[in-house]
Amino acid sequence: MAAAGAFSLREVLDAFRGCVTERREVLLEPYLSGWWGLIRFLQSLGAVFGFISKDAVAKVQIMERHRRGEQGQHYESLQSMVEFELSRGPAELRGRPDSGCRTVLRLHRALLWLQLFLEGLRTGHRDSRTSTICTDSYNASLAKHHPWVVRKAATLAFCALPSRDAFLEVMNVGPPEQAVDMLGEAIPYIQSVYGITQELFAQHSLLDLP
Ligand code: 1PW
Repeated sequence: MAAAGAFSLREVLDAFRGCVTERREVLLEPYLSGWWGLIRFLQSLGAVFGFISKDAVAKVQIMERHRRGEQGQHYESLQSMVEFELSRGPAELRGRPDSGCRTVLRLHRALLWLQLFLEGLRTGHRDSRTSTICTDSYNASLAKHHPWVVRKAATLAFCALPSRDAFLEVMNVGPPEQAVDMLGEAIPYIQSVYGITQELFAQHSLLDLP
């Protein structure tokens, strides 16, 4: 068990597990709490991850503002949010830089990165380089949505990542083998949240919101 106050990736994964309801709705409260955990994790990786966590914080805060706002009742799940924001018209939605849909889309794309990264960590060898796993997963997901300068800065930050075993240790779930088992159990929940969101956004042509 992790010491009180210490980061444990398990909390993050538990939050994502709690996101999907029986009706395959994605609840925003656990989704955002998963993100807060992830942000704490990114912050624990050191200052070089500062600009990455900063953007994630900004995005999660936009979503918290929606949830606390007058229309907060519509921000219970991704499905109710999409329905509500689309009801104001697609043009209005596309023109809003702080809409829930475009903000979640950014987090959603980043979630694919996380998923691929954790999968690479899980299946990697003891001496695999975490920075390589991280770069490969980033290039296969989020990188294609980023301008050159962000890609460059992100790839530089990855060089600062510790070795695989040290990284599994920072996750605070016990010895490396136990961390690997935990990942095997938890990754499918992230995949499920990702898959449902992807389907929802594709269905409403929201995957390219500016
Ligand atoms: C170690 C495993 C990493 C998984 C954590 C994922 C963190 C996601 C944050 C990535 C942020 C990179 C720098 C910010 C770039 C923004 O320009 C970009 N944001 C995202 C989340 O891709 C686009 O946001 P914008 O400018 O359209 O508001």
